[in-house]
Amino acid sequence: MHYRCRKNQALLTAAEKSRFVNAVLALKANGVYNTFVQNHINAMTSAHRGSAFLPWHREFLNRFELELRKIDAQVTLPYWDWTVDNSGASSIWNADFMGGNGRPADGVVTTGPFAFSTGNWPLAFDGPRLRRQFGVSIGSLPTPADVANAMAESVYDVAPWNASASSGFRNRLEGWINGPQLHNRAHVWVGGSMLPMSSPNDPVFFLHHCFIDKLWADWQRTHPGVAYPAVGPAVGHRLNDPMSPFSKPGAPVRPADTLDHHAMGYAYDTEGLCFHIPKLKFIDDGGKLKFKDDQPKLKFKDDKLKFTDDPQQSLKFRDDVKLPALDQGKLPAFDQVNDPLGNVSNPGVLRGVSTGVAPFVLSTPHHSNAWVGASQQAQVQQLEQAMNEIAAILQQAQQAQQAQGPLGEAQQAQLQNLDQQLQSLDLEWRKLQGLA
Ligand SMILES: [Cu+2]
Repeated sequence: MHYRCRKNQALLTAAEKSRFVNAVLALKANGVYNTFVQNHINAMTSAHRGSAFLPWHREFLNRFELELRKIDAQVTLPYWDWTVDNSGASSIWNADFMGGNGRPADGVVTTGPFAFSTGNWPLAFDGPRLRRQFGVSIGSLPTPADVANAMAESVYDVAPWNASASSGFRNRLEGWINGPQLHNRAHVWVGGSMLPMSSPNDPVFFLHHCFIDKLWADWQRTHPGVAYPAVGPAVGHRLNDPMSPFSKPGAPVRPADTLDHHAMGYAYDTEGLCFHIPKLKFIDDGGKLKFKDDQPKLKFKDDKLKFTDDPQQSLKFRDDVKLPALDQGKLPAFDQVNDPLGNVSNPGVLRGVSTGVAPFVLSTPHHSNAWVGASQQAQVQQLEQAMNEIAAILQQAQQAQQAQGPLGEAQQAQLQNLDQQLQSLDLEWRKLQGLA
């Protein structure tokens, strides 16, 4: 399975930024962009202040991404992690990407590809000039702690399933609880054209909502089996309600159809699924192995590279640098190398091509991104395993208490100790995931 890989905008290359911008400008020029703005304006009640907030925008973004890829098949939606890139000085606002803040007097954006003065970006609604007023209506963007609070919600949504729901992941993330928070707060912080229902007028809308969608995907992964409400929410927001304007007779699009983003064809760069399998070829010219990739940009020329051939003909390549994840036989699960089509592949084995026999593991500093990701992934997995083990013991103890009455003092102390261990592992796990 190949996924379209959605990346953090801060990690995009200059070329990737310019391809994205050009595709957006092309959709503006051919009229498609404005239909997205119009559809969002029409979706006040069907897409906001309710359970379908996340499904509706997931579908909306997916359709936008597919339109971008009709222009340029390498383009995917980037996301803006405003907990990190949280000021007007962040590179997202540079003139080669989203352009900057509006001018003080009236908020009109005068820099970058979406400035009115370029002639390429007249707004059809609430325009004609794109406007931004960073930090004027609210002083700061959401923080990592705000995200962690949303991630800690254990159910998707609660009654009355609207902007006044006092808990639940959806309303916490949409940002009505003690609002404006999270989703709402980022709209308000950017200000200007990001405030009204025509907010997709500002292309940063899509990067913002892409991060909202990523947070939903993260939450879904950490809350497996938590249900989306089938009854309770208003019509249009329930699990099997058709969503307007996407649903067509015979081709319904319901929240149920958006719950698995992988099935929709994309993955986020932190999921370990954005993975490039180099097609390596190696040539033996009289005992001196040389490596080259099918794609000429990948080159393996490293003095420190050592290799051994074991009797089973499974070649192994080891670098001098010690790599724990590799030493445990784990393969890299995260690689920033892009293939030319912007596609990504499942994690898999790096394969040696020319012998056709043996998969081999190769480690060079050229792949340092992959190894960092792999060792981090391995740590996360180890932590999760340890946490699961402790949780199982605690659960057994609880069952024992229910069956046999209170435990002895020594056992209580042991359990308390385990509970503390669990909490510190959890903290470490959150840190690794960037949640703490
Ligand atoms: Cu919206």
